[in-house]
Amino acid sequence: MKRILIVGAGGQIGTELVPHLQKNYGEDNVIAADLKPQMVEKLSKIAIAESVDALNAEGYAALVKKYKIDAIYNLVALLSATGEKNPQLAWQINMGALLNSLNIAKEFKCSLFTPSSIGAFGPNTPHYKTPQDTIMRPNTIYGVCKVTGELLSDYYFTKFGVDTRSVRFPGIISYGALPGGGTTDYAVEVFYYAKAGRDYTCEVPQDAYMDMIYMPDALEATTQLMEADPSKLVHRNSFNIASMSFTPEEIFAEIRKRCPDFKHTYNIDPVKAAISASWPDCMDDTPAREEWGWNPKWNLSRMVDDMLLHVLPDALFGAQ
Ligand code: AKB
Repeated sequence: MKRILIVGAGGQIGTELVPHLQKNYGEDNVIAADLKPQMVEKLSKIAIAESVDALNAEGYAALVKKYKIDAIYNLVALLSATGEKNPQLAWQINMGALLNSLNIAKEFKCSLFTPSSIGAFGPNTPHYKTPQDTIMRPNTIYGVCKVTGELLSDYYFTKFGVDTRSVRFPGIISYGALPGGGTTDYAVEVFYYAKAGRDYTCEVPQDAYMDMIYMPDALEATTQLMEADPSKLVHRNSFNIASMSFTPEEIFAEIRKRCPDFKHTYNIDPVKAAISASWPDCMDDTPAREEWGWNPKWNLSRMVDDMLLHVLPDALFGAQ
């Protein structure tokens, strides 16, 4: 059975990817690592947890060696809105963690998954049915890191034979852990407010269309791609994946169908407005469907039902 290391495991994706991978590969074969002590403490309740600074190549490599790791999932990243506040730090963290992951994967012959994002696209990209292979001129540091990461990951595959694979994640909606610092975070936060009976103030313009995905589909995409037959992969870094696309007004209307008293207002953040306007309205994911069988299960309506059922407002507001 494969042995897996997840770095940056304490974040929104890692929190749910850890149990998902444990289900597929066995509890003892998944090592969850994070930099922050409180995250390591939290992860230690569900998995073998380790403390690691992904920017420290020696410590990172030692962990891979210790556990005889076969596959690395590198989830270390500052997201789009936070990245704009400190571009240099975003570059250092996002690229530093990726470069170390690539070199360690090369040295220890591991496969490597590093998420890309809709953030890899920019204002000149076709916004409707954004093709897999198209103009990629992002104007955020997050996007610059993602495009560079895609190119570097493909380079390590062609030059050194490292088995790198990746998807361009839409905004991920989930109730397991709050996202932090993204432009699409509104589509998660709003559920905490709606369920708590509070009004929600949205920082993204009401007509900003963006691709979104529900966590179960995001997890399935990750494992499906990592298990895909390499001979079928024409692309590697990274695949467009799509399942739903909506504006703030559309998701708020869906929530109001279930919570008639829910109210929202807008207080637009100009940085988030510019970022959301530069990203696709909806991507074309034909290559993912053809090359490894991507087939999402969740749409807007079912996702809203499930989020409202599971979200725990206390996680955001504390016990009232
Ligand atoms: C963000 O908003 O920065 C992320 C993303 C779409 O990559 N959620």
